Amino acid sequence: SPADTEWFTHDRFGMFIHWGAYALAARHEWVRAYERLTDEEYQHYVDHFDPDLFDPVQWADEAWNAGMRYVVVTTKHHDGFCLWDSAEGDYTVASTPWGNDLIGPIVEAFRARGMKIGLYYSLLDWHHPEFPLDLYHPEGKDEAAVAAATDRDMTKYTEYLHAQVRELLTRYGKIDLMWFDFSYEGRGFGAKGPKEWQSERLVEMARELQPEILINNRLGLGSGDFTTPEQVQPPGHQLDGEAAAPWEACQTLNGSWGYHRDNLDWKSSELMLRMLVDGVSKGGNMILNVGPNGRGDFEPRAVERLREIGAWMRLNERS
Ligand code: FUL
Repeated sequence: SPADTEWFTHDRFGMFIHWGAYALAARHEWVRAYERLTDEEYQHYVDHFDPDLFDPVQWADEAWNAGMRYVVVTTKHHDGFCLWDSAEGDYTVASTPWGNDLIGPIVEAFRARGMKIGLYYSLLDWHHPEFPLDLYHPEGKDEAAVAAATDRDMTKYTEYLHAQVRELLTRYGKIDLMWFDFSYEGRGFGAKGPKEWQSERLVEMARELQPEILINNRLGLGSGDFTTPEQVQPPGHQLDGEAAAPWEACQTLNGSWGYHRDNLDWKSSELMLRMLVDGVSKGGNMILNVGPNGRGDFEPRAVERLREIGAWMRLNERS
């Protein structure tokens, strides 16, 4: 791989942010699929999206003080809702009561704090009218809906995907990392791989627009610039037989990525520190997720843990 991963393996610890309309449902970012909500039912959350407590400077402070040195924020998750005012469609924050771009202010605040900037973009899209109903789609198990959607043209969706990524990589200055999620070739009904996403062309475009960008491994093209073991502590450097690629364990505070109000599975700060030390001792990164709530706030249970991690960092870190 041509990319220089030096800053990434040096910085080691990042903040993942999963935020979108699902934060209002407050029970997992897959809520639309898990509960098979229709577009109309889900629209309720979009129509009320108005994060009056949104303060990305405070988010960046919390991340920095916890010892995190890069951020990856969801620009669009599987529900298809865009956190920036995309010119490619209207299922975006611009159509909500909030009405303003969220990605710009987030990028600016974290960059100002000295952190590297990563954008998460979902390959899956449960809202786009040309995205086929497949195994993961909220309506993928509804035979009538599937039968009525056989004329969907995936290539139109793929053009949209590419145009949106182009937007993201040209609007916000230097983007250090792109986190695509996820390719699922060979997994059954409606499975999709690099051919459907046009992954090679996508990587080419990203590198042309942002020559130093790092791209993760979820485009179906092998390890990419780094691999992303999810909610597991990898045993060592023998990850998927891709020993050479840097890796980043992505971890949650409580098992959910999106804000999940009633979830009680919170990890202790001590456990998360042990996980961080474990990963770093094996040569890996850790990216720890926070799911801001519908008002744009990091909830107290998250802040408490970030600050405890920060206190340990101050006693144990020397650069
Ligand atoms: C997964 C997604 O399906 C989850 O919702 C989350 O974004 C995680 C980081 O990747 O594959």
